[in-house]
Amino acid sequence: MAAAAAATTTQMDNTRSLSSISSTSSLLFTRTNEFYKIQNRVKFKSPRALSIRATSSDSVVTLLDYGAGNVRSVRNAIRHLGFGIKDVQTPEDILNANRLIFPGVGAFAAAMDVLNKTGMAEALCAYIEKDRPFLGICLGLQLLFQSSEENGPVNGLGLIPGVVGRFDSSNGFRVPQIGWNALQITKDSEILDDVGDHHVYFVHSYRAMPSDDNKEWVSSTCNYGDNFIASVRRGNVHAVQFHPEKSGDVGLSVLRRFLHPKTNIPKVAFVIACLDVRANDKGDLVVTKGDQYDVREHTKENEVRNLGKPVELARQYYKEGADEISFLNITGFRDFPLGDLPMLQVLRLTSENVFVPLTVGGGIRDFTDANGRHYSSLEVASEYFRSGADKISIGSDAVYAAEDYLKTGVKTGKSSLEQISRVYGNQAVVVSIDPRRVYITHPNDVEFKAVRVTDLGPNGEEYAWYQCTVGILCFIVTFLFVHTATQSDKAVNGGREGRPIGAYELAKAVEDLGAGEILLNCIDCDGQGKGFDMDLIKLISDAVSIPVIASSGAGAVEHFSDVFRKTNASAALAAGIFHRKEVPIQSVKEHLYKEGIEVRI
Ligand code: 1PR
Repeated sequence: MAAAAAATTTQMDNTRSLSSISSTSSLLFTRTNEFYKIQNRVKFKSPRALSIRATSSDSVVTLLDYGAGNVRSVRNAIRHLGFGIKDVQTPEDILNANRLIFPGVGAFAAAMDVLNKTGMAEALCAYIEKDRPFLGICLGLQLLFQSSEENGPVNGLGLIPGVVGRFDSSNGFRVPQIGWNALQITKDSEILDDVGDHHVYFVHSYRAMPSDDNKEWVSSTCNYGDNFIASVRRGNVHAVQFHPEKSGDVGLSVLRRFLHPKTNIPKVAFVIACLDVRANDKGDLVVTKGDQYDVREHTKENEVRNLGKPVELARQYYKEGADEISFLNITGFRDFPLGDLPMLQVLRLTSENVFVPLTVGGGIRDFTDANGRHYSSLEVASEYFRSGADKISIGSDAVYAAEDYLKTGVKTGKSSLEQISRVYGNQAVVVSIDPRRVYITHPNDVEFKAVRVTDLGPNGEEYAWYQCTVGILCFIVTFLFVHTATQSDKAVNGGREGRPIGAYELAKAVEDLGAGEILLNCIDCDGQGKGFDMDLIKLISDAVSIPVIASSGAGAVEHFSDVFRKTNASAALAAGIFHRKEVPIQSVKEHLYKEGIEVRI
C-alpha cells in the first residue's frame, strides 16, 4: 500500500467524489482486501477525440480524486490557501485544468486500473507531456513511473524511468515508513524552496529509487534505509512522495508555492513596436493605427489614418531600442500579399539596416488569383522570409485551422500553421489572436472558457469570454476590389467577423498545431491607452507554454511593468503611444529597469 494515510479513510470519504462521478457515469467502487473493483464501466469519450473546452473559474485548482481514499486533508489545505476545487469527472477535465493536483491514495494496481478504464491515464499523460502545472502526491508520484512491484509488476503511466519497489525491511527499518523525515534537495525545485532541512511527513511502503535514467527528474531524495526519491520536478510538473497536507507549515508552503507560482517574469523583457500597415485610399502604403481596429479618421473624407512611412518608422524604433519590430499587413487577408509588392519591398528595405527580429503578418493563407494560379500559404510565407522576415504571423487562417482541429481532433498537417512550422520551425510561426470581449453573467452561459472580469460589464456582468475574429474576405474580381474593400472596412467592427471559438480554445489548439508564439491583441483595448487586458493576458499566458506577446492598450510605462509582473507574458507590444510619440521606447525600458525587470539596454 503506498499511502497509509488512506487507512483513515471512511466509506463515506471513499464514495464522496464518486457520487459526483456516478451521477453521470454510474461508476461504483467497493473496497475488498485493499482493492477497488469497478463494477460498472464508465463511458468516457476517447481522449483522442477530446476537444478543448472551458472549465469554470481561475482561482480554482482541479483535483483528481478517483475515490479510493481520504483526500479530505488535501481538500482542506487547498481551501485554506484560498483556492476553490473542481473535481475531475471526465478525462476532459484533466486536459482543461489550469492546475492539477493528483493526491494518489490506495494501491498502485487498483489506481492504474481505474485510470486506464476511465481514459484518465491517457489524459494525464497528455497533460503532463504538455508540461501543464501538475502536483502528484504520494501514489500520485509513484504512478508516474514505468511500473511498480506492488501487487505486480504493474505498469504505471511510464513518464519517468524506474520501478517502484518495496522498502527493504531486512536492514531493521520498519515498513511502512510512517513518520517525519528530512529531504536532501538535489536541484532547484521551486515548490521546495522553503523546505531546507525541515522535516516532512511520509506514509508509504513502496518507493522509487534514483538512477541515471531518472536523474533529470529527481529534485530531492530522502534516506530510509536507502536513498529513495522524495520528489520529482520537470518544468511545471511536480510530484512529492511525502504528504504536504500533513507536514505542518512547511507542507502548506509547498502547496502554496505550487498554487501561487512566482510570476514568470521573463529573463529579459521584450518591448516590441508594432506597425499596422495598409494602403491608403490613394494606394500608398502607410503606417496606420486603429481605435478598436477602426483605422479611419472621423472626418468627412473618412480617410485611412496615416501615421508615417513604414520603413522610416521601423528604422527609428530600432534606433530607439525596440527589441523587435512587427509589421501587420492589416488588409492582407482580403487582399493578397504577393500582389502587394510594396509590402515585400518594405521588408527588404527595413531588413537592410534594422538588426532586431522582424515579424510580418497579414494574408498568410492559400490563395488563387484572378488568373487561376494557386499559391499555397507556404509560398506566401516563403516570400516573406526571403524578403527579410524572421517570423511570420498568421491571424485569420489560424482561426479556421483551430476550428477544424477542435471539431475533428485530427491534425491534418495541411493547415498553413502546420505546413509553415514544419518547414521553417515552430519558432518562426506566430499566431496573432484578435479577440473581442463578450460579457456574460455566468461562466456556464457559453461553451468557451470564461473569466471573472476585473471591471464589470455594462450591465454589471461579472464574466466574459473572448471571441476570436477574422478578417472579412471579399470574393470580388480585382477591378472591383479596391472599392469593395474600402466599403467593408468602413463597416462596423473594423471589418472583422466573430467566430465560434474563444481565445483560450484557440491558443491551446494552435499551440498543439505547432505555433511557436502568440501575439495576443484585444479589440476592446486597442488604441485606448488604458492598459493591457490583464484578465485576457493572464488567461492565455497561463494556458499555454509557448511565449505570449501582450498587445493592445498600452498608454503609460506602468502598463508594461504591470503586465510583466502580473501575468506570464514574455513580451509587450505597443503601437499608438510610439507612433504619436507620447511615450518613447527608451522610457519604457528605463522604467522596467528601475522596477527590477531586466531589459536589453
Ligand atoms: O488575418 O492573417 O491576414 O492577419 C491580419 C493581421 O492584421 C492580424 O495580425 C491582425 O491583428 C491585424 N489587423 C487586422 N485588422 C487590424 C485593424 O487594426 N483594423 N491590426 C489589425 C491589429 C492590433 C495590434 C495593435 C495593438 C497595439 N492591430 O497589432 O498594434 O493593438 O495597439 P495600441 O498599442 O495602439 O493599443 P491575417
